[in-house]
Amino acid sequence: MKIYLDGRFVDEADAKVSVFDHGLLYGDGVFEGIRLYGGNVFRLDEHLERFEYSAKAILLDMPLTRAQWSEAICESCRQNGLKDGYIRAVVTRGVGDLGLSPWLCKQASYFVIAGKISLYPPEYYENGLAIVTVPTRRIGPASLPATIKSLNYLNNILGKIEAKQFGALEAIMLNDQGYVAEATADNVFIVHKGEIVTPSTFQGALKGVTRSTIIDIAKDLGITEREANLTRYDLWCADECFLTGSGAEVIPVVKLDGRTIGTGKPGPITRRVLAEFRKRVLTEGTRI
Ligand code: PXG
Repeated sequence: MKIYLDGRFVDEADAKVSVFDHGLLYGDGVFEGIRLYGGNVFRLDEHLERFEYSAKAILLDMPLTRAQWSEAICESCRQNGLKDGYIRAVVTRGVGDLGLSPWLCKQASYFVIAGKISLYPPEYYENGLAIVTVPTRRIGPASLPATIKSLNYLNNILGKIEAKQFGALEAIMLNDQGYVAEATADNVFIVHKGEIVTPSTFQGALKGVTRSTIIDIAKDLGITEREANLTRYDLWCADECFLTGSGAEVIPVVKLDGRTIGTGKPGPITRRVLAEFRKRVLTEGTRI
């Protein structure tokens, strides 16, 4: 595999960053996770916009322009002969000393990995996931806005570990007020009385690219869509529930906390939205 690292393509074995890199020492950096479908980088511009905002929010100067990122990402796919895959773009604060001070890091480090992704097995899309609410809360916006896609994923990882300890593959995370924020690496939606509802980003959700695609799909299909404060009650009593993310796409949830959601099978609106999503991933975005 060829990795684009600090401005040039290197072999996977040579793609190394320093132990003094603040991305490693402190999680000081930002990233994007992007999908490639049939030679189409799905909603690349939207990912790059979020990437730029994440960097801006942590006062990290982007080492590349939007056009340069776009080219680096497409070229990474071409170099690795990919038509379908998963792309990780990362910028770290770079090499510094053993103190937090980001201003002592002279130069940001950046790289693109274009590879494969391990997906949920197809039966979960057919039968749905059984998930749990975990005790770990989503970090509040006054501490670290969830809209920043930073290299600090420990909060989500604690949630993921707890999910596994409770025998689930994913988890619902609440915010400090007890409202539903999102899953550990996905946004959450419910369907109730024909409406699609999702928490606002200010409840602690990432502004997911898949999430915004679902909102567009709902509009185009004439399904009412709105943002609302959701509690666990709203999920337990929903007709349908699904998670969205670049990795998971649109995955039905049929159980939460041991309670059956709706009929216990992926619902008709979830199926419609998933089918429409799978069409759009081939056309919306940038051809490599
Ligand atoms: N919330 C969080 C916390 C995420 O990390 C999403 C929502 C969905 O956003 P997008 O833009 O992808 O629709 C994410 C992103 C993985 C993996 O390996 C997934 C994400 C991030 C990092 C790794 O599955 N999801």
